[in-house]
Amino acid sequence: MTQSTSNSVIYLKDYLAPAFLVQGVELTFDLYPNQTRVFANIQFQRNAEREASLPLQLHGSDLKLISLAIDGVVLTTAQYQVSDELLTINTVPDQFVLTSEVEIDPANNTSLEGLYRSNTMFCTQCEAEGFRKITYYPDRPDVMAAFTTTVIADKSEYPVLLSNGNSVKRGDLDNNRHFVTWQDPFRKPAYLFALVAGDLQVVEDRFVTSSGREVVLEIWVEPENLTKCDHAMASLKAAMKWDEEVYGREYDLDIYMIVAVNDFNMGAMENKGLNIFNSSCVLARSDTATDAAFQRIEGVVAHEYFHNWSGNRVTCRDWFQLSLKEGFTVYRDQCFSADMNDAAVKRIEDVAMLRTAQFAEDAGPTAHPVRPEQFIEISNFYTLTIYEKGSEVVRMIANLLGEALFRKGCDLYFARHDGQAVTVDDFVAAMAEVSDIDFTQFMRWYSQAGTPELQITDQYNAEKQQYLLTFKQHTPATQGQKDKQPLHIPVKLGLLNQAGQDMALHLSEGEASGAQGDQCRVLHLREATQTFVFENVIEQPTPSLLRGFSAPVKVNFSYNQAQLLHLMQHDSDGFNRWDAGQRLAIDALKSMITAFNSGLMPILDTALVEAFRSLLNSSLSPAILAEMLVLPSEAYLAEQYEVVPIEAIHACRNIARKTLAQGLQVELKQCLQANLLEGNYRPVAEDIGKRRLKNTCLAYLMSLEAPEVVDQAWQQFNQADNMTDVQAALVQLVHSKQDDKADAALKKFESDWQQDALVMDQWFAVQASRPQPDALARVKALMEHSAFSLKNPNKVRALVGTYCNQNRVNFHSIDGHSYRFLADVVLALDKMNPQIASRLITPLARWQKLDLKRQGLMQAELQRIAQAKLSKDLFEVVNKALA
Ligand code: B3K
Ligand code: ZN
Repeated sequence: MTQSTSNSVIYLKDYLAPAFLVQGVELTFDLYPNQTRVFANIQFQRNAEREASLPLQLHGSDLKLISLAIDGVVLTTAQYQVSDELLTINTVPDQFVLTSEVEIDPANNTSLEGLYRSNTMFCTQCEAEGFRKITYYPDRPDVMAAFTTTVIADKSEYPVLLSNGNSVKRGDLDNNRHFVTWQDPFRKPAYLFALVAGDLQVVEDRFVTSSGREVVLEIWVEPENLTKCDHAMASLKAAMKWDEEVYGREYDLDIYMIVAVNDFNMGAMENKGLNIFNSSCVLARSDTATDAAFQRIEGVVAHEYFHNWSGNRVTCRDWFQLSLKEGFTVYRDQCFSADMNDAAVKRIEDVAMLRTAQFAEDAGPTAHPVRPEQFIEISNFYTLTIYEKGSEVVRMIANLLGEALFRKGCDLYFARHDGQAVTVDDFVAAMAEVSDIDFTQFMRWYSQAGTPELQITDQYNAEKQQYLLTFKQHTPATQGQKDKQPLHIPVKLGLLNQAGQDMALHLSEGEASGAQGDQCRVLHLREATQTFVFENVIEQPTPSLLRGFSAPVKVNFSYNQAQLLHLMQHDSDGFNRWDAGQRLAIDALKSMITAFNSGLMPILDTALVEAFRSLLNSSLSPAILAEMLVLPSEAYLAEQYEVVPIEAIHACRNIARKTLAQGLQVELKQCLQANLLEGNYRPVAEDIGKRRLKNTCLAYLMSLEAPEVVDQAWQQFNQADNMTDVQAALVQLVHSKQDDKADAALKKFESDWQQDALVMDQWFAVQASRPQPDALARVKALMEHSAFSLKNPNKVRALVGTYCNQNRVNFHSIDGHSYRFLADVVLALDKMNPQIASRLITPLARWQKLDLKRQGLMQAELQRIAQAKLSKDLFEVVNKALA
C-alpha cells in the first residue's frame, strides 16, 4: 500500500481522476466539546475512468475510528488499514454504502481547521483539506456530492444549529438535546461543507432576485454584536444585485447565511449557503470600525458571495487550480468595489499592495507561479500570487477581450462547466472560443513565477517625425525556474505633447489594439526585444506607459524630473498621474538615502515640495489627493533596492515628511480645515476620501509636533464620533514624542474598549507599529495582556504581525533580538496553529535582500526553527527559505 508520508511533495503532473465518486452523503454530528461523534453514510461508486481493481482510499486525520461497515456489514480490523492520513479498504464492490463512526475533539483543535470551538460555539473550516479532520472521506475538490447533515446538540447551550442548504427537519430529543437536519441540493466538494452550533442571534433581511425569487438573508452573531451587522447586510445585497447586473448571475438557494466567529485563520469562507466569517470582516459600527474596515467588509462579503458561481457552482479540479476560483473572484470583487467607490482610488490601492507585497513574494524564496506545479502543504499557497497576481491575469484577459466578449466568455464558462470541477485551461478555453484570440503564449502567465521587468528606451526623430519605443522584457529566475520565456504583455499607453494633451497615435511598426489615431492604445509585447514606431509625431512626447497598470510588471524608463512633473500634472490616466508622483518621490528619497549612506545630511529636493504644493492647490478630488500626498511606504522603497538600507529608508522618509510639512504648513492646515466633515458618519467614498485627506494632513503636521497641532490631535481623539478619526489621532499621538498624551490616550482607549475584541486589535496594532526603539519590549509586554491570546489569529496578526511586517526599523534592529523573538513565537505557534505560524514567519524568510550581518542573524533563527519537529506548513516554508 502506498501512503502519502509527511512532508512529501505533491505534483500537478501526477494528477489522476478519483478512483471512486460519491453519489450522496448523510452526516450526523452528535456535538460535545471533547467527544463529538460523527456518523457518515457515503454512497460510493467506482469511477469508470480509473482501473477496476483500485482500493478505496479515504483521507482522515486526527480521527478516532469507532466503527466501519459496508452495506450494513461491519468490517473487521483485518479488512482495512489506518495510517495518520489515510484509511484503506482493499476489497470493495463497485457500488456500496460505507457507514462510519468516528470521534473527534473540537475543544482541543487549535489549528482552526476541521470542526473546532470558537468562544462558546462550534464551527468548521474545511478548505482546503480540513474535512478530513471531520470524517473519512475522499477530501479532494473533484469529488462532488449532495450532502444531508443532521446536527444534534444541547438545546440550551446551542439553540442555533446550522449547515449548508435548507433546513428540512428539526425536533427535540432526550436529555435536553435537539436536532436540525439540513439538505444541500447542490453537489459540492467537501471543502465547501460547513456547520455552526451556538447561542447566536440573527439579523435578517430579504433579497428578490432578478427572476423574482425571494432569498432570506441571515447574519448570525453573538448577541452583543447585533448592532454591527448593517454594513455587511447592505454590502451583501449590493453584491447580489451587482452580480446579476454585471455577470447575469443569480443566487440559487432560498437562504444565504453568514456567521461571524472570532477565531478564524483568514478573512472568510464561501461554504455553500453558509459563509463563515472572521468577525473582523463582518462587524462594523461607526464608533468601532475604521473606513478601511468598512471597505474591507464590503469587499470580503462580496468576494465570498461571488464565489457562489466562481468557486462553488464551478469549482477547481485540484488545488493547483486554486487561482481559477481565487484570482477570478478577486478580480470580480475588485471591480465591484471600484463600482461602489472611487474606481481610480481602488485601482491605486490594489496596485500599491501588489507592487509592495506580491512583487516581494515573487522575488522571494516562496515564489511560485499563479498555477503552482508542486506543493507540500496547500495551505501555504493561499498567497498574494494566487489571489492578487491571479486577479491581474484575469484582468489582462478581460482587457484583451473587451467588456462584451469577456462577459460572453464568462457566460460560456459558467454554462459549460456548471456543476463541474475544472481547470485554468477550461477558463481560458472559453475566453479563446468567444474571441478567437490565441492564448498559447499568454498561458505562460500561469506557469512562470517572478515579476517580469520591462526596460524601455525611446528615441525621437524630429526630421522624420517618428517616435520609437523599444521594450526589452526579462523575467528573473526563481526557485526551480531558471529560464523564462517571453510573455505576452499588454502595455496600454499614450503620448503627451508639451501642452499635456494626448497625441493621436499612428503606429507603423508593432502589434497594437485600438484604431490608428486613437489617443490611447495597447501594445502587444511578445518578444524579448521589440520596437514600436509611431508616425506623425510632431514634437518630442512624454510617454505615459502601462496606463491603469495594464500588466503586473516593473517598468524601467529613465524619466527625468520634468517629465514626471508633466505626467503628474497632465496625464489623462489617473493611475499614471499618481504613479508619476510616486516616481518623483522615489527619486527624491533615493538621493537622500545615498547622501545618508555617505554620512552626508539628507536634504529633500525642493522640487518635490513644490510638486506637492501644486497638488494641494489643484482641483483633485480629496480621495485622489490623499493618495497622491502619501509618500511611498518603507516596504515599497525597500523593493527598489538589491540590498535594503533599513535605517536610511526610515530616517530619510521621516526627514522628507518633516520637510514637506514644514514647507507646506499653510496649505496643509487649509486643506485639513476644508475637509472637516459635519453630520453623521457615512462609509461612502466621498466622505472616506475627505477623512483620509484630513488625516493625511494631520499626520504631516504632527510630524512637526507643534503644540497647537498636538492639541488638535488630542481633541480629535477625544471628540470624534467615528473610529476612523479616533484611530488616526491615536496613531499620531502614540507615534509622537508626546509620551504623556500617548499614554493617556492608550489608557482611555483601553478602558473604553476592553470588552470589544476587534477594537482591541487596533489598540495592539497601533502600539506594535510604534517607531520608538522600545517597541519590542512593549510588544513582548503586550503579549501578557489579558486581551491577548496566541490562540486567536486576529490578535497574533494585530500585535506580532504588525510589528514584524510594518515596524521595519525595529524588526530589523541590528541586534537581531526581533528575529529571535519572531522565531520563538513561530515555534510556539506551530504547535497550535501551523497555518498561522507558517504565514507569520514570512518576514524572516526574506533574508536575501538584507545586508550580510542581518542575513546571518536571520538564517541562524531559521536554522534553529528547522531543527525542531515542525508542521508540514512550517517545514515547507522554512526549507524553501534556507534552500
Ligand atoms: N476560500 C477561502 C480561503 C480558504 C483558505 C484555506 N486555508 C476564502 C476565500 O478566498 O474566499
Ligand atoms: Zn476567495
